[in-house]
Amino acid sequence: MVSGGGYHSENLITNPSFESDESWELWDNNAFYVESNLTLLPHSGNRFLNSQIQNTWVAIQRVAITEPGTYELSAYFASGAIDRWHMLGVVSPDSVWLASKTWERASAVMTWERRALTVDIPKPMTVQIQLGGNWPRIDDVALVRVK
Ligand SMILES: [Ca+2]
Repeated sequence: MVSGGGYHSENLITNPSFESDESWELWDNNAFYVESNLTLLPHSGNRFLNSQIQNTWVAIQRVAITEPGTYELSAYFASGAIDRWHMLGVVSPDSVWLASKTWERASAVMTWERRALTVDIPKPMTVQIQLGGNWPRIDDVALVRVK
């Protein structure tokens, strides 16, 4: 797929659909991978990330950016009956927030909604991608260059 700017929109996230235990570091003991079940089907594949935590970051992945530019970080989130808040963030190697955003709950219970933010990465660096929220269910994370 080629974006409007002519760049190949290669997803730089490894294991973006949580189909294995690789590459993601879970920050909380109550964050775990869930197989497809009757309550919520994964957005894609057989598994998604489930977090029984309150309003914090739950998973990180470090990504080496070789080309400076504007990138979009996106993920699909699903809300349960009482939970809320979906969070995405990008942190530099010296712990500076390059971008972060918080959204309220999805508009419908147990429905996947795409959340996205853009982030300018001014020079080659290894950024830390952060996912979080309040009891968030997350699947299909993508980091692609858009400009
Ligand atoms: Ca998945």
